[in-house]
Amino acid sequence: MRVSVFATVSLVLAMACGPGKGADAPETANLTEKNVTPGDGVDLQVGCTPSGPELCFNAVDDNCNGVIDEGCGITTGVLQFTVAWGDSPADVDLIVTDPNGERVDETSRASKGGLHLDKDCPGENGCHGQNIENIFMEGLDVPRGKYTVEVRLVDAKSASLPVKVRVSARVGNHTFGTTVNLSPPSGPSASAAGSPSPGERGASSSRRSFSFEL
Ligand SMILES: [Ca+2]
Ligand SMILES: [Ca+2]
Repeated sequence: MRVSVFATVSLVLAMACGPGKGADAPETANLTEKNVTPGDGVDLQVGCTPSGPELCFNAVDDNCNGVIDEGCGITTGVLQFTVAWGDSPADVDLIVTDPNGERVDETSRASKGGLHLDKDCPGENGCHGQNIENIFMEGLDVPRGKYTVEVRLVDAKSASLPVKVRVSARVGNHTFGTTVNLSPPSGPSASAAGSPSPGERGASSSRRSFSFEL
Protein backbone atom coordinates (compact mmCIF):
# COMPACT_ATOMS: atom_id res chain seq x y z
CA MET A 1 0.00 0.00 0.00
CA ARG A 2 2.81 2.43 0.82
CA VAL A 3 4.30 1.84 -2.59
CA SER A 4 0.96 2.52 -4.21
CA VAL A 5 0.42 5.79 -2.33
CA PHE A 6 3.98 6.88 -3.09
CA ALA A 7 3.47 6.12 -6.75
CA THR A 8 0.24 8.08 -6.79
CA VAL A 9 1.81 11.09 -5.08
CA SER A 10 4.76 10.96 -7.46
CA LEU A 11 2.44 10.90 -10.43
CA VAL A 12 0.46 13.90 -9.13
CA LEU A 13 3.67 15.81 -8.49
CA ALA A 14 4.99 14.92 -11.91
CA MET A 15 1.78 16.18 -13.52
CA ALA A 16 1.79 19.35 -11.44
CA CYS A 17 5.40 20.11 -12.28
CA GLY A 18 4.93 18.95 -15.88
CA PRO A 19 6.82 20.29 -18.85
CA GLY A 20 4.94 23.58 -18.48
CA LYS A 21 7.36 25.54 -20.56
CA GLY A 22 6.57 28.75 -22.30
CA ALA A 23 3.02 29.16 -23.51
CA ASP A 24 1.79 26.03 -21.77
CA ALA A 25 2.67 27.23 -18.27
CA PRO A 26 -0.21 27.31 -15.77
CA GLU A 27 -0.02 31.10 -15.49
CA THR A 28 -1.57 31.44 -18.93
CA ALA A 29 -4.88 30.08 -17.72
CA ASN A 30 -5.43 33.23 -15.66
CA LEU A 31 -4.74 35.63 -18.51
CA THR A 32 -8.05 36.94 -19.83
CA GLU A 33 -8.91 40.03 -21.80
CA LYS A 34 -11.47 42.55 -20.58
CA ASN A 35 -13.04 45.70 -21.99
CA VAL A 36 -12.70 44.40 -25.53
CA THR A 37 -13.46 47.31 -27.88
CA PRO A 38 -13.90 46.58 -31.58
CA GLY A 39 -13.31 49.55 -33.86
CA ASP A 40 -15.66 50.54 -36.65
CA GLY A 41 -16.32 47.72 -39.08
CA VAL A 42 -14.84 45.10 -36.77
CA ASP A 43 -17.06 42.20 -35.79
CA LEU A 44 -15.02 40.13 -33.36
CA GLN A 45 -15.76 36.44 -33.07
CA VAL A 46 -14.95 35.41 -29.53
CA GLY A 47 -16.02 31.77 -29.65
CA CYS A 48 -14.02 29.05 -31.36
CA THR A 49 -15.59 26.29 -33.44
CA PRO A 50 -13.11 23.54 -34.34
CA SER A 51 -13.07 22.85 -38.05
CA GLY A 52 -10.40 20.15 -38.19
CA PRO A 53 -6.61 20.02 -38.09
CA GLU A 54 -4.68 23.28 -37.83
CA LEU A 55 -4.17 24.91 -41.22
CA CYS A 56 -1.19 27.18 -41.85
CA PHE A 57 -1.15 30.83 -42.90
CA ASN A 58 -4.84 31.56 -42.32
CA ALA A 59 -4.57 33.26 -38.90
CA VAL A 60 -7.33 31.00 -37.64
CA ASP A 61 -7.13 28.67 -34.63
CA ASP A 62 -8.69 25.89 -36.69
CA ASN A 63 -8.40 23.21 -34.02
CA CYS A 64 -9.37 25.54 -31.16
CA ASN A 65 -6.38 24.59 -29.02
CA GLY A 66 -5.74 28.23 -28.15
CA VAL A 67 -2.78 28.69 -30.52
CA ILE A 68 -2.92 30.37 -33.92
CA ASP A 69 -1.26 28.54 -36.84
CA GLU A 70 0.94 26.32 -34.68
CA GLY A 71 3.39 24.14 -36.57
CA CYS A 72 3.62 26.72 -39.34
CA GLY A 73 6.99 28.28 -38.53
CA ILE A 74 5.70 31.18 -36.48
CA THR A 75 6.15 31.76 -32.78
CA THR A 76 3.49 31.91 -30.12
CA GLY A 77 3.38 33.09 -26.52
CA VAL A 78 0.80 33.98 -23.89
CA LEU A 79 -0.09 36.78 -26.29
CA GLN A 80 -0.05 36.28 -30.05
CA PHE A 81 -1.40 38.47 -32.83
CA THR A 82 -1.54 37.14 -36.38
CA VAL A 83 -2.86 38.48 -39.67
CA ALA A 84 -3.15 36.58 -42.93
CA TRP A 85 -4.30 37.68 -46.37
CA GLY A 86 -3.67 34.68 -48.58
CA ASP A 87 -1.63 35.05 -51.75
CA SER A 88 -2.79 38.60 -52.50
CA PRO A 89 -0.06 40.90 -53.88
CA ALA A 90 -1.14 43.60 -51.41
CA ASP A 91 1.13 44.77 -48.60
CA VAL A 92 -0.64 44.74 -45.25
CA ASP A 93 0.89 45.70 -41.91
CA LEU A 94 0.10 44.49 -38.41
CA ILE A 95 0.70 47.02 -35.67
CA VAL A 96 0.31 46.23 -31.96
CA THR A 97 0.59 48.96 -29.35
CA ASP A 98 1.33 47.80 -25.81
CA PRO A 99 0.22 49.35 -22.48
CA ASN A 100 3.34 51.54 -22.45
CA GLY A 101 2.42 53.03 -25.81
CA GLU A 102 5.18 51.18 -27.63
CA ARG A 103 4.32 50.16 -31.18
CA VAL A 104 5.56 46.95 -32.69
CA ASP A 105 5.49 46.71 -36.48
CA GLU A 106 7.87 46.12 -39.37
CA THR A 107 9.90 49.22 -38.52
CA SER A 108 10.15 48.51 -34.79
CA ARG A 109 10.06 44.78 -34.32
CA ALA A 110 10.33 44.52 -30.53
CA SER A 111 9.03 46.36 -27.48
CA LYS A 112 10.59 46.62 -24.04
CA GLY A 113 7.43 44.95 -22.77
CA GLY A 114 8.28 41.74 -24.63
CA LEU A 115 6.36 41.88 -27.91
CA HIS A 116 8.20 40.68 -31.02
CA LEU A 117 7.35 40.67 -34.72
CA ASP A 118 8.72 37.44 -36.14
CA LYS A 119 7.14 37.30 -39.57
CA ASP A 120 6.69 40.07 -42.11
CA CYS A 121 5.32 39.06 -45.48
CA PRO A 122 5.56 39.40 -48.37
CA GLY A 123 9.29 39.47 -48.89
CA GLU A 124 10.77 37.44 -46.06
CA ASN A 125 12.02 33.90 -46.14
CA GLY A 126 9.42 31.45 -44.95
CA CYS A 127 6.43 33.27 -46.41
CA HIS A 128 5.91 30.47 -48.96
CA GLY A 129 3.83 32.79 -51.13
CA GLN A 130 1.30 33.15 -48.30
CA ASN A 131 1.02 36.46 -46.53
CA ILE A 132 1.22 36.44 -42.78
CA GLU A 133 2.50 38.71 -40.05
CA ASN A 134 2.88 37.55 -36.46
CA ILE A 135 3.62 39.32 -33.19
CA PHE A 136 4.06 37.35 -29.97
CA MET A 137 4.83 37.98 -26.31
CA GLU A 138 8.12 36.54 -25.14
CA GLY A 139 8.06 35.22 -21.58
CA LEU A 140 5.35 35.32 -18.97
CA ASP A 141 5.91 38.76 -17.47
CA VAL A 142 3.08 40.33 -19.41
CA PRO A 143 2.52 44.08 -19.01
CA ARG A 144 -1.03 44.78 -17.86
CA GLY A 145 -3.12 47.49 -19.46
CA LYS A 146 -4.48 48.33 -22.90
CA TYR A 147 -3.36 46.65 -26.10
CA THR A 148 -4.42 47.94 -29.51
CA VAL A 149 -4.26 45.71 -32.57
CA GLU A 150 -4.37 47.40 -35.97
CA VAL A 151 -4.22 46.15 -39.54
CA ARG A 152 -3.37 48.61 -42.28
CA LEU A 153 -3.36 48.33 -46.05
CA VAL A 154 0.01 49.86 -46.95
CA ASP A 155 -0.08 49.23 -50.69
CA ALA A 156 -2.82 47.45 -52.59
CA LYS A 157 -0.52 46.95 -55.61
CA SER A 158 -2.46 44.91 -58.16
CA ALA A 159 -4.71 43.20 -55.61
CA SER A 160 -8.42 42.73 -56.12
CA LEU A 161 -10.30 45.07 -53.80
CA PRO A 162 -11.19 44.94 -51.08
CA VAL A 163 -8.33 42.91 -49.61
CA LYS A 164 -9.80 40.40 -47.17
CA VAL A 165 -7.61 40.12 -44.07
CA ARG A 166 -8.01 37.77 -41.15
CA VAL A 167 -6.70 39.04 -37.82
CA SER A 168 -6.63 36.91 -34.68
CA ALA A 169 -5.43 37.33 -31.13
CA ARG A 170 -4.35 34.76 -28.62
CA VAL A 171 -4.75 35.71 -24.96
CA GLY A 172 -3.72 33.01 -22.54
CA ASN A 173 -5.31 29.77 -23.62
CA HIS A 174 -7.92 31.02 -26.07
CA THR A 175 -8.19 32.97 -29.30
CA PHE A 176 -10.55 35.45 -30.90
CA GLY A 177 -10.50 37.36 -34.14
CA THR A 178 -12.23 38.89 -37.11
CA THR A 179 -12.11 39.18 -40.87
CA VAL A 180 -11.96 42.70 -42.28
CA ASN A 181 -12.01 44.21 -45.76
CA LEU A 182 -9.34 46.78 -46.56
CA SER A 183 -9.28 49.20 -49.48
CA PRO A 184 -7.15 52.26 -50.23
CA PRO A 185 -8.51 55.47 -48.67
CA SER A 186 -9.50 56.76 -52.11
CA GLY A 187 -11.24 53.53 -53.04
CA PRO A 188 -14.91 53.60 -53.97
CA SER A 189 -16.03 51.73 -50.86
CA ALA A 190 -13.63 53.33 -48.40
CA SER A 191 -15.00 55.15 -45.39
CA ALA A 192 -12.03 57.44 -44.92
CA ALA A 193 -13.92 60.67 -45.52
CA GLY A 194 -15.07 61.99 -42.18
CA SER A 195 -16.02 59.84 -39.24
CA PRO A 196 -17.53 56.52 -40.15
CA SER A 197 -21.14 56.34 -39.16
CA PRO A 198 -22.74 53.26 -37.59
CA GLY A 199 -24.29 52.64 -40.99
CA GLU A 200 -20.82 52.18 -42.45
CA ARG A 201 -20.07 49.31 -40.15
CA GLY A 202 -18.78 46.51 -42.37
CA ALA A 203 -17.75 48.88 -45.15
CA SER A 204 -14.16 48.82 -46.30
CA SER A 205 -11.41 51.06 -44.99
CA SER A 206 -7.62 51.13 -45.27
CA ARG A 207 -7.28 50.31 -41.57
CA ARG A 208 -9.16 48.43 -38.88
CA SER A 209 -8.42 47.95 -35.22
CA PHE A 210 -9.62 46.59 -31.91
CA SER A 211 -8.36 46.92 -28.39
CA PHE A 212 -8.60 45.12 -25.07
CA GLU A 213 -7.20 45.31 -21.59
CA LEU A 214 -5.36 42.82 -19.43
CA1 LIG B 1 -4.52 26.03 -33.23
CA1 LIG C 1 -4.65 28.10 -38.68
